Amino acid sequence: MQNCTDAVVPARRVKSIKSNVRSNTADNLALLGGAAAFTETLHVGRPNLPNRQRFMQRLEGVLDSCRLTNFGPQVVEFEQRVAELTGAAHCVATCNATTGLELAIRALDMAGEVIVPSFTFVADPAALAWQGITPVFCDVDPQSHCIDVARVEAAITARTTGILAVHLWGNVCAVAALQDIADRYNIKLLFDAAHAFGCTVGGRAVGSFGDAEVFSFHATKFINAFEGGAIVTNNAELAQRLRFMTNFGFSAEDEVSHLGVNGKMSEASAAMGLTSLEAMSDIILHNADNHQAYVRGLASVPGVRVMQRDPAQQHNFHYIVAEIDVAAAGLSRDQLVAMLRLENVMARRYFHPGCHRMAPYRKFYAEASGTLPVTEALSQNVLVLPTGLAVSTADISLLTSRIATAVEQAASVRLALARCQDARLPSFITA
Ligand code: T4K
Repeated sequence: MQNCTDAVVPARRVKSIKSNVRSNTADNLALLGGAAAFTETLHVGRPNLPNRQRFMQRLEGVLDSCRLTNFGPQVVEFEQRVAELTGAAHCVATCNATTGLELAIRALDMAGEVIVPSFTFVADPAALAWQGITPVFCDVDPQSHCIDVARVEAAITARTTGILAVHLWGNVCAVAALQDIADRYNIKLLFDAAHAFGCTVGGRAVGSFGDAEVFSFHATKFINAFEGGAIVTNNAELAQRLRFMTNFGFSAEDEVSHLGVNGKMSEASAAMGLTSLEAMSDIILHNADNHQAYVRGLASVPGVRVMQRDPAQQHNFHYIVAEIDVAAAGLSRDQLVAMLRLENVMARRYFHPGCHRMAPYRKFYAEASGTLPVTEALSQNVLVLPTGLAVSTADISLLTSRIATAVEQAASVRLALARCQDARLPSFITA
């Protein structure tokens, strides 16, 4: 395993980095008295650190120039690179994707009700509700986990002004069908592309669909800028408005023409983002190998299915998504998460519970649970597993063998979990 303090090297070299796997890889689960599989914790979202030397050179340049923020040369170059890589005509960098979503929602004049999936990160309904807009939760497709187009039209009312769709896990939404609905009802279409940088469908990159798309460059994302985001669009007038709104609404010196916030990206973040972009193809290769290692390692484990990717799309493979069928595996998703904690693996329950079940959003749509069967099931069954440059295929081989052993010994695992008092177990198991 690559330590977070190491400089990142091209992914093909990462393969030779000493694995974190214990030398004693006997099959006994830590929960059943064996040694933990890993000496250091494996995380979902461990940052992919880019070449340290190149980053430090950029940072030296930033310090030498004394231009730390407010549209300096690093941000300008970062915006150009993102626009080039996505094919979008315009890119406005932001301090994070959540602010980017809020700005885009406002700049697109969304109001009233906006249709959004519930099976997503809470930033989506929050960006709407924060601006007094009602998130109307829509179910997702069971294969792609993206918004179910067949259900969008039924959710449209006289108050609907837009759709906020999410390319979840980097799976590209049914963009043409969504655009068709948006055109017919004369409503706006915004994509949350936080997971989908570097993804394509039919040879077209995510970044120029709908009215605008928003990327995240948070530390835990495939390409990171410490914290960061970007709004991309082909609409020049919208891009101009967004640029003003990102900078307090200033359109000229001492002239405020729009309602604005401070949503700017700093030069240090852009320097990190630019250096990360240089490693992009290496990271994709590494992630793709890791994805294959998970598919191989879990292929014959009953009740554990790794999400396969649509061959018509190119992926960044940033998320390893498994679905657990409790009846076939003999263990629930939550029991597997707990078992893995003792192996030093922080698997995640993204996205649990559905946003419609979270306190600030329940009031918007009280009957939502009954109308979101796929979301309800996925939020109980989806297990997200560690990958990225910090995880090697040797790590995955051991991790998947521990899952296989747990399923083979499901009855003992259930019993041990019921009795275990270990403080490292998640509270949703011990409570
Ligand atoms: N839309 C979607 C669909 C999203 O998934 C997100 C964010 C957004 C919009 C909003 O994007 P931003 O406004 O953030 O740009 C994380 C991230 O904070 C969040 O960005 C992300 N989605 C979400 C899915 O996951 P947590 O609370 O689960 O992450 P956290 O802090 O537990 O980090 C995960 C693991 O990564 C940790 O166990 C340790 C490791 N880690 C994390 C950080 C931040 C490190 O090793 N170093 C680090 O610096 O939310």
